[in-house]
Amino acid sequence: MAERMSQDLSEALKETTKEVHEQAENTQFMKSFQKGKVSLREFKLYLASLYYVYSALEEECERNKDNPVYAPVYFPTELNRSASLEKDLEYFYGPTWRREIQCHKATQKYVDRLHHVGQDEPELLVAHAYTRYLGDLSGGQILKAIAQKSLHLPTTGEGLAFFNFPEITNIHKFKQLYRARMNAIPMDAVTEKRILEEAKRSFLLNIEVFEELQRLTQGQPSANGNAVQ
Ligand code: 1FH
Repeated sequence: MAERMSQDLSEALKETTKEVHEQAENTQFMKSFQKGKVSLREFKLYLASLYYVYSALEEECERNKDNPVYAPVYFPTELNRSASLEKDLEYFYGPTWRREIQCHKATQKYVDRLHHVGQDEPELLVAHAYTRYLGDLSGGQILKAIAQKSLHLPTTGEGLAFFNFPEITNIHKFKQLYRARMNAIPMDAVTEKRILEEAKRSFLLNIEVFEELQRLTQGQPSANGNAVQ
């Protein structure tokens, strides 16, 4: 691999996570999803999992909004997803959605890592924000179209608020701005290396969530013995 130290963080992140990105796209869950073979039950579980992940991520982003290791990429108005996920969950599960969903093991592991990073290693938070937000602004748009089609959702966009970024007029330009801000975060070489490692780790945490969703929807009982809704 070419010398990495002289590279911008944004390029290094993209390069470092290329392999794990392919791995994520090739999980059974996503392969079925991409073929339009996603069931409503799977999609609902996926949204619920994302809700726990984004609540944790956004709580930690708030905590670190004035911290120079994170502040340049703090874009709550444009990016925050928890409120849109709440809307989607209410659409799919109804008004009692909070009682209907649960945080499964792999999701909890991801949530725990986010809180650990936000509280104890805030310089790594950018890696998690990068993985989720730039991902949602990229492949997320493809997933939206598939979900809409295979789940026969209304064209009004109900149930798909998560995939919409009404505060971003030009996704391409916003991604460029985001990359420029990441590149402006001051850091030494050791920290940069830790951020790259954390980005890979965040992809792996996502993969574990997908694999768990796959298991949960294969008709197996959940860990507590209840049938999974
Ligand atoms: Fe992605 N992604 N991604 N992606 N993705 C792209 C860029 C990023 C898919 C397609 C694309 C995930 C999943 C999927 C990132 C994170 C994550 C781009 C744009 C495309 C086309 C490349 C470009 O601009 O050159 C498809 C399709 C996916 C599902 C099958 C998951 C794993 C995200 C992490 C959690 C990130 C950070 C980028 C930005 C790269 C950059 O630096 O520019 C996906 C897989 C979603 C499995 C759900 C399940």
